[in-house]
Amino acid sequence: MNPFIARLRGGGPAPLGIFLMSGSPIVAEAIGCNGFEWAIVDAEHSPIDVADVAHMLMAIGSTPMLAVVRAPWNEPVIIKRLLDAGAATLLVPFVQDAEEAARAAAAVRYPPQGLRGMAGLSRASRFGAVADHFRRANAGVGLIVQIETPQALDRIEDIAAVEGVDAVFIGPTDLSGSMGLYGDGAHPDVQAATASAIARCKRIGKPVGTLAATLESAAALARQGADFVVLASDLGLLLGQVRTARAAWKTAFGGGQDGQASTVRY
Ligand code: 3PY
Ligand code: MG
Repeated sequence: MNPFIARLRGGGPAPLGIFLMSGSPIVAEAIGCNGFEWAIVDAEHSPIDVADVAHMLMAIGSTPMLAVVRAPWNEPVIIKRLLDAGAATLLVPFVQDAEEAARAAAAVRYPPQGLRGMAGLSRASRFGAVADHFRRANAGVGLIVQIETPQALDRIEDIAAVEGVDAVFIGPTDLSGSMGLYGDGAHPDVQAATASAIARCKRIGKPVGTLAATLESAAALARQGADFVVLASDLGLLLGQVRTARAAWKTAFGGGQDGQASTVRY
């Protein structure tokens, strides 16, 4: 079974997760060596391309951290290339209904379950060294679909029940946008929608995750039953320290450029 999905199904505390947006294999490796348990390599909202994904997976693979790769879109050609580059667990954004979920499930699996194309020398097969790769790959792949609109929330049970969907991830930022609350993932309406989505996934026994803006909200989401929570992003943590250093410098010496006051984390 896919190690990340196995971890979610094993119960226990929500594993500590991070978005990797900087595209740096060194940063990914360093974070993996320092206690984060899983990471999303974000090929949707960062300049990370397929070759970057391969390099980041090489770096992460040398650490205990588990990698989830977010595809830029629910598109079989892109998904095939990410899988060939070695992604084992795919996060597919903006899945709106059961039909789109089924399309994602088909994209990540070889025939007869799916339509993933076959090549002998992919990184996924250790460049052909895994002799029975084609026979074993489907069982090792994990698929997490993102729910990011009220329309998708309405159909969450149907989406989650699709054969081959292993877990669901609520995207509060896009959800806030589609609710007319642009970027305000912490808005009480977005939080209520997220809480209800978590409860509904729990009822049907489907692992569910989301992202948190603070440690307190991560704890609240875990109490509601979220099986996996992203706490931060590499860029967000870096910029948090950049802002702290700038403020300290200004207090000490009165200088330093004034930057943006944003505290956005993702
Ligand atoms: C969202 O919040 O919209 C996401 O996709 C998670 O980053
Ligand atoms: Mg999103």
